[in-house]
Amino acid sequence: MAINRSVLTLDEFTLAQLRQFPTATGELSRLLRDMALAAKRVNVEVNKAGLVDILGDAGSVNVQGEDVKKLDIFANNQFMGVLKHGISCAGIGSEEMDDFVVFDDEVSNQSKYVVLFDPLDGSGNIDVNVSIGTIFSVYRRVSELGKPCTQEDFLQPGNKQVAAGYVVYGSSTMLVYATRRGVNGFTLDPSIGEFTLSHPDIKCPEAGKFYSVNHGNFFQYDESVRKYIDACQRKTKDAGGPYTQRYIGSMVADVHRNLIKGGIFMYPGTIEKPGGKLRLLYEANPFAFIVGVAGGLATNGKQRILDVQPASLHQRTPLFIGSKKMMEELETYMKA
Ligand code: P6P
Repeated sequence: MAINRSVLTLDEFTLAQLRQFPTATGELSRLLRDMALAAKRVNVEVNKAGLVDILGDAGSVNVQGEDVKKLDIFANNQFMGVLKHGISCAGIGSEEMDDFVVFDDEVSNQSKYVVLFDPLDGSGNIDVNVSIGTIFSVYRRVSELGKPCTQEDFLQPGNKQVAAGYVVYGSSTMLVYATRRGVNGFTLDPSIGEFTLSHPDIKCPEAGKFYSVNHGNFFQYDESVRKYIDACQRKTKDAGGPYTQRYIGSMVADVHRNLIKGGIFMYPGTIEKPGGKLRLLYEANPFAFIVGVAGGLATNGKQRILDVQPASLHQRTPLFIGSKKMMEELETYMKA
C-alpha cells in the first residue's frame, strides 16, 4: 500500500524548515509543537462544550467528579503548561492572567523565547456554537539568557515578533502560523491526531469583498470610519463590489476568513471606548504580523500596529486589518 507522504504534518513541516537552517537550534519548532499539543487538548474540550453545559456549568462538578473549569481558564492552563514544561519558553503573558509569568527554572531561563497569548478568544460564543480561537505571539528575549525573563521581553513592538499564529476551532480545527518566511495553515486530521499542511504559503488577496465591523457601534465611530463604511455599502461591480458585510463577533474567525478570501476587519475606537476593545499584545500584534507577512496591512488608524511601542501587558488598541488595497482606501478617508 502506497504511504501517503504528500501531506506533511506540522512537525514534519517545521523540521523540514529547520533542515534548511543547520545553525538553528530547533527551539522554535519545539515551541510550535508545544502550542499544537495544547491546541489539540483544548479542541477536545471545545468540541464537547455543549455537553459540559448540559452536565453542569463552569465551577460545578461533572459526572466524573472533576471540577468543571471555565473553558478559557482550561485553555490558559493548557498553553501555559506545555510552554512551562517545554524547553523553548522563558515565560508567558496571557489575556487570562493579570501579570506576565516568569517560569524561572534553570532550563526555562536558558530559553530564548517568550510567548504572549489569548488562550480562548471569543469564548462567549461557545454556548451558541460559534467558532472561537487561540491567538499567540512569539518574541526573542531581550533580557540576559540564563536569568529570569523580564517585563521588557514582553513589551516589544510587534515588528520584533519572531513568529505568530492562531488556532480556529471551527468546522475544522486549523492552526495557522507565520514566520518572516511565510504563512502556513494546518488542519487537524482527527484520524491521526496531527495538524497537517492544508494551506501552504497563504497570501492575503490584495482586494476583497468582505468588510467586517460591528454596525451596532456605527454612530460612535469617527466620521472618517463612517464614511468608509458608507463607501463599502455603495461599492458597485465596476468598483470591485458589491461588498458583503460579514461579522461573526469572533475575531479569529473574522480575520481568518478575510486573510484567506480577502477583506477588511475593523474594530475602531468608539465614543465609549476611544482606545478600542481589542488587546495590542496578544490580539492585534500577532494578527498584524501574520496578515503583514501574507501581504496585507494593519493599523490603529494613525500608525502601523507593528510599530506601536507597548506600554502595558493588557493595553487595548483600535484595529483596522486586511487586504492591502482595502486598507489603502480606508487610509484615504482617514487622511482626508
Ligand atoms: P463586539 C470577542 O469577545 C472579541 O474579543 C473578538 O473576538 C471579537 O472580534 C470582538 O470581541 C467582538 O466585539 O463588541 O463587536 O461584540
